[in-house]
Amino acid sequence: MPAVVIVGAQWGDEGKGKATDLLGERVDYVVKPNGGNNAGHTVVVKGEKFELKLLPAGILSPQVTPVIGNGVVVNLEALFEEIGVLESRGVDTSRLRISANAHIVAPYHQTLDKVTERFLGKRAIGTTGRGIGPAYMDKIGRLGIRVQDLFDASILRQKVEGALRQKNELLVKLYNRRGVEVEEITQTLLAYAERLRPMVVDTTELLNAALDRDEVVLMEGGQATYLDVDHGTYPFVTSSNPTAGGACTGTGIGPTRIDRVIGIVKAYTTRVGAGPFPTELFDKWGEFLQTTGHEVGVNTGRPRRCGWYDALMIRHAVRINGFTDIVLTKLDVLTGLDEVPICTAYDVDGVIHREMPMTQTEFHHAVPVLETLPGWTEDISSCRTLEDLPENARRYVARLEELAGCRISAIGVGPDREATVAVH
Ligand code: 2SA
Ligand code: GDP
Ligand code: MG
Repeated sequence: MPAVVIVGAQWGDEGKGKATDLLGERVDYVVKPNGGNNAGHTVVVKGEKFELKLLPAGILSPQVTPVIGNGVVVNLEALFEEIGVLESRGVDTSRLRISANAHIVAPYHQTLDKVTERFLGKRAIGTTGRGIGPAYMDKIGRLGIRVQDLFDASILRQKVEGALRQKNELLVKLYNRRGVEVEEITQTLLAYAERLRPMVVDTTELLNAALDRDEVVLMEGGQATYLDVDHGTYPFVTSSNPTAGGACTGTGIGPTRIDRVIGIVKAYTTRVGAGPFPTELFDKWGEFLQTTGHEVGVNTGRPRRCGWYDALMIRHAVRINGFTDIVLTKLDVLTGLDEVPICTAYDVDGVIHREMPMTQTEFHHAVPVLETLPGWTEDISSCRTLEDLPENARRYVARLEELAGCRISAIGVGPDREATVAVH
């Protein structure tokens, strides 16, 4: 099992953090390929709750080396705050390694994220406001500042100057804001350089050498398939590639070294922020999923929009990520429903679609066609094998597996690390 990728199959918050933490017992490195402190994972270890943002969930396993890959955008203030919180709770963070090529989220990125959202008004994306989009814009626009730039003050100053020439035009002329001083930003970033230096390495060397020694590297994708800037519900997406291909570019591990791509799939669907969502529920069932599933953003505290399971989205996610298997999460949340609906097709203005439609307009107009399976009332949180599950829960899982065209290898039945059904 050399390199393994974990990808969210829906709009995030499928329980990737728990899955990574669970596998952590069997891996040597956990690397985050994309995103930044817009992510939010809740991991429960023996009843103790940890909330991770920028740091990979593998940091909670003592034998794992956690790595922030080159594809990540790093907010240094958030990084050291998160390290401080974990250290104060007894978690050893000294193994953390950060790519010299990762980009920095500077304070002006956060300002731009917030003012752009305000400027968009009704068309706002509903971002996390963490400056992620503007930081990736600078990376692609070749105006970004990388972690390695912090170790050369004169290069850093030149890069900040270059970036601010453009940012200040935007901030002052378009958004009517105060301009940002080159020296202020340079000094703010330089203040982190010494603390950062021991953690910064060539992570592509580190990870590929680990694979050469037959050690196991887990790539923990941030966000999810339908938030991908290429494959997601654009423009209501994040600014990176959370799909499986992004794991290669975001870490420097070649595709031929990967032998397992695990899709994390929630037993129903949730979304934070704006954008189309065909199976979204606005009635008591939506409220049921939101309350029972504790569907609240880890990072921003926003309630998550909730809806039934969408089989078209998952089948498409299986295809574009090449999932080898699926970890189904939060099955326990559906306990108590008389019937459990699954969306198996879309009705788009009278035309039935059995696969994801080509255009965003069709997706916006999609009305779900639901198939209904009988529910179960038994508490499943202590089930550990398929045989332990009530028959109707097994039928639901079997139907999801059939519709996805991909094997389900584990099932989450509660937030705790232990609350997992292993499927053989
Ligand atoms: P951004 O900030 O530019 O990445 O926002 C763009 C869109 O991506 C969505 N997004 C997320 N969706 C779900 N979970 C995320 N992480 C946090 C969590 C979210 C939170 O785990 O709960 O605390 O609100 C996450 N990060 C980005 C975002 O909602 C926009 O739709
Ligand atoms: P991530 O962003 O994909 O890591 O997911 P989040 O941590 O943002 O959201 C998933 C939430 O579901 C967290 O609060 C987890 O503790 C919780 N969770 C994960 N797996 C399960 C499960 O199988 N059952 C229940 N009830 N909760 C789960
Ligand atoms: Mg999350």
